[in-house]
Amino acid sequence: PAAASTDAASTAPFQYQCLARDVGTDARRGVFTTPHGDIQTPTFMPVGTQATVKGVTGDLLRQTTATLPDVTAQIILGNTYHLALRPGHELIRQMGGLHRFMNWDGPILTDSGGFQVFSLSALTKIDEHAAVFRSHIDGRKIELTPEHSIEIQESLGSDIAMVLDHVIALPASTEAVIDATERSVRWAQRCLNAASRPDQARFAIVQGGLDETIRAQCARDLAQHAFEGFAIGGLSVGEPPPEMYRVLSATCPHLPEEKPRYLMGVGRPIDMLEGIARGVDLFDCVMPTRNGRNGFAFTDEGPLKLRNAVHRDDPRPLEANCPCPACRHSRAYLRHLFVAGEMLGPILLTLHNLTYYQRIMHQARQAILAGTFSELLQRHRQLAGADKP
Ligand code: PRF
Ligand code: ZN
Repeated sequence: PAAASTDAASTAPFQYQCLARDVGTDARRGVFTTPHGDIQTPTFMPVGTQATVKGVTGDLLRQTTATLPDVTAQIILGNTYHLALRPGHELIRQMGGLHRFMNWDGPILTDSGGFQVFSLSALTKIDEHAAVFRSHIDGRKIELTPEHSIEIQESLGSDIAMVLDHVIALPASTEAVIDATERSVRWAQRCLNAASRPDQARFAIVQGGLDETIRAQCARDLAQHAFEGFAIGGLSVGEPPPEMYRVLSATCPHLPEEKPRYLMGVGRPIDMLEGIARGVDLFDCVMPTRNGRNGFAFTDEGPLKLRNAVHRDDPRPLEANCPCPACRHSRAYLRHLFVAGEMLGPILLTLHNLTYYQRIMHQARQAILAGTFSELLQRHRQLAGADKP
């Protein structure tokens, strides 16, 4: 009979292990262990706001990484705010939790509601106790406290819960940025105190606007506490990309090396690669799915707008070597689907774009291992500069 293991690292449900570091940049190749599988980082998390990655079943989602030899588990993102409003976290808990409800057995990260309150609802009031807002669905007045956000995320049973943060619009006065950032740190602590599930990780969120000093201080304050990971929030909210890169460079060095880092709501392929170069491990963004639904396809030759007449009689697939279901068809056929308003068009382009994003992340992981990450970054800088999406 085996004695209980005394090696805490090997039994902890959540663990980040760095496998390799890049030479010329701060990029890192790692593995993050969760109860629903190991995540190979850097990685991209498709957005499944309403308990579905729009138009895509779990099986199809798995297909977007099926040809990538290093992927063990794919992680997706869900939203506290949306799911608490509809269908309600109590119902999801009753149905066995979010994994069972949506039939996804891979890891799930849930956002806390902080950003969605800021971006979607008519915010009526934010004070030390709570954010009070009106539902974007029925106008109902709702109070969201850090404790309530954790309670909802524990009902959902996600693998990773995000702390409730105070996101403000930029530009803002230094005073307003400090106030929201310090509140975000206090709320993060309250989230940690309220948490009770050992099978759920808590990620803190660094705020601080575009101010490097406030960002560094926030990162150091949060790093004092027992979070399993650290996110960088409040970016990609309209600032020029070089500003975001500057803030990332000022923030990441103050985060613990032995924990994963997540850049929230980012972004374009070039933004993810610039983030990786500065030490970020996780990304999420609606861009591949939303742009796909709107008829935009990502390719290594730049973006394609499928409704465009130039594709009318083009027999080529979106990309010659892409294994996705869309690339078994011609551009002419895909254009036809969009022009005719057929639902298969958005579904196929969503699958292609997710496959493209997952391939970029695979290339980044391989390049870090091979010591060629700087060259990959350079290629994408040229691509992004030549053809701005
Ligand atoms: N906070 C939270 N979720 C987010 C953000 C944030 O700042 C962002 C910013 N890009 C996206 N999603 N809680
Ligand atoms: Zn494809």
